[in-house]
Amino acid sequence: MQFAVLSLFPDMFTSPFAQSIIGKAVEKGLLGIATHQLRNYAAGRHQVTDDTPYGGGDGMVMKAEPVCHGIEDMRHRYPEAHVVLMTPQGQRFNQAEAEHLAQKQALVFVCGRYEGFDERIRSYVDAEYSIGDYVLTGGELPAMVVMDAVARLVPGVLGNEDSARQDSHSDGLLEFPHYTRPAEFRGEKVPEVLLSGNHARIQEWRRNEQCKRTEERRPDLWQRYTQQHKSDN
Ligand code: 9D3
Repeated sequence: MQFAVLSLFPDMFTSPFAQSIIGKAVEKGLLGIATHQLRNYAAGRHQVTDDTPYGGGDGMVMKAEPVCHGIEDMRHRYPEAHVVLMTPQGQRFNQAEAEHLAQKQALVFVCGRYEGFDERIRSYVDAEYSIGDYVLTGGELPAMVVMDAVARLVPGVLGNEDSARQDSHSDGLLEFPHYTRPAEFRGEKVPEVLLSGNHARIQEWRRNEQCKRTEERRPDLWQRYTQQHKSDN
């Protein structure tokens, strides 16, 4: 999987991907990460990438020309690339979208600053994503979130142990509670069933905890889960 990024702050991507599982995957040649300075696609000595909005109002708008020129260079460098724009107006990113993006050969992330992009660049991208309803200062952190979620789905990136494990959102329920040693911590005991060695009982307990938790904490997920399983009884 090849990741490419268009950003005014390409250095933001260095440290999060240098260490950790992603860094190891880059070393193994499973992932490539290339950052590109958006300013390099701006014309003139001052390489201006933003301007005041037509119609007035606060803040600045990312100019169409440098963003578009950058995207065209990315398409030239990565002909198979799926180009995604990170924007608060985008489709909400989730695990299903991560699985969809993980099928692509190359992903280009276009990250903005300021109030937003000139509307006319939208037709040059293949998708638009938001990571949630909160206001950040730019698209860089959202791009890193998407890259991380996609990278761990690329075969070989996670160890066998991790990849074999079912992702919590793949069955639409939250995870069951986890415990490790000691068996008693500040007076709180590990549930007896987990020490019983009875695998069937443990599985039943875990599934039940998953349901309890999901109903309590995520009524939205619980609603969907019960809808999907109502024919099972
Ligand atoms: C008040 C108008 N703002 C829209 C909500 C303007 C605005 C604020 C912050 C426009 C862009 C940004 C910077 N954010 C992103 O570029 C961004 C983002 C986010 O802020 N939250 C969640 N997902 C994303 S993806 C890109």
